Amino acid sequence: MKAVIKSGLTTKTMGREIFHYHSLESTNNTARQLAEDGAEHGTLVIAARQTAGRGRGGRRWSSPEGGIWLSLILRPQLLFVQASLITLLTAVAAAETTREVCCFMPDIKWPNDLLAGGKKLAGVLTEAFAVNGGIHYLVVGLGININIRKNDFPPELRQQATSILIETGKQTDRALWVRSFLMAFEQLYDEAAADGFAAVLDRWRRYSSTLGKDVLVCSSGCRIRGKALDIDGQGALLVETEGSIRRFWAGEVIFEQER
Ligand code: BT5
Repeated sequence: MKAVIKSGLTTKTMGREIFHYHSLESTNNTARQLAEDGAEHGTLVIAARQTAGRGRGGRRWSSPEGGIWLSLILRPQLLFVQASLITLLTAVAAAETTREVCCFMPDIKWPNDLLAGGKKLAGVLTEAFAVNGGIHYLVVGLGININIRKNDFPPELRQQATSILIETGKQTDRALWVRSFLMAFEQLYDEAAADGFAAVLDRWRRYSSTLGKDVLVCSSGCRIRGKALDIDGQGALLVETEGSIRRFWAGEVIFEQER
């Protein structure tokens, strides 16, 4: 897998160093250890399966063989509060890679999901480790269900999760997907580092299934109903509710018509 990802990889930093494992607890955990030991910006950690894959807030992430479970170590010049922009950038890179490699375009749901037909196809888990209000390093984890059949998911996920194989009926070359993702990610990242995130946010808006919808947002213990209007320059979600506009940094969005 490692050699196949590397062949034809033209990135300058992303995936120049690759750690590939058959099985890990969580690629984010291993990436964190490697980053603490000084691993370079762009280092990729990838595993064929995870035994304790993690979602946000301690949730579990099911990671059977057939998916892509990866983490990138980043050492960006960003403020801690800007880490969520990397989540949006990762979602855009993953959506565009899927369009190119699998001829299938998912929707992006704020803040960290890729969806197909309303079911979850992929998720992003960005973890920032800070020094003095700035970012020491970031670990951005991405899990995408590629060649996974319905029965490979645990029973409780079968109605809410989907995969590229389920959606298209076709097997995808995972090494090709990863290589394309690294190139797409680096291009977006370099553009954002040079010119800011405005272009990334515009692309995110184009693919979003969240904006314009009536939503219920659950965040820090409160539940707010309203209309999702936009994202701001920091990637926060703007929701109009009872005549005022609320700003959410993190949270769970439920589309009202699906409740
Ligand atoms: C996420 O969390 O969506 C972030 C998932 C990030 C996973 C990657 S894999 C590589 C790296 N290493 C890790 O340990 N993690 C990252 P959240 O928004 O909290 O969604 C979690 C919820 O998604 C769970 O509570 C389930 O309902 C659902 N879920 C779990 N596994 C799934 C899967 N394989 N496909 C679709 N939905 C899933």
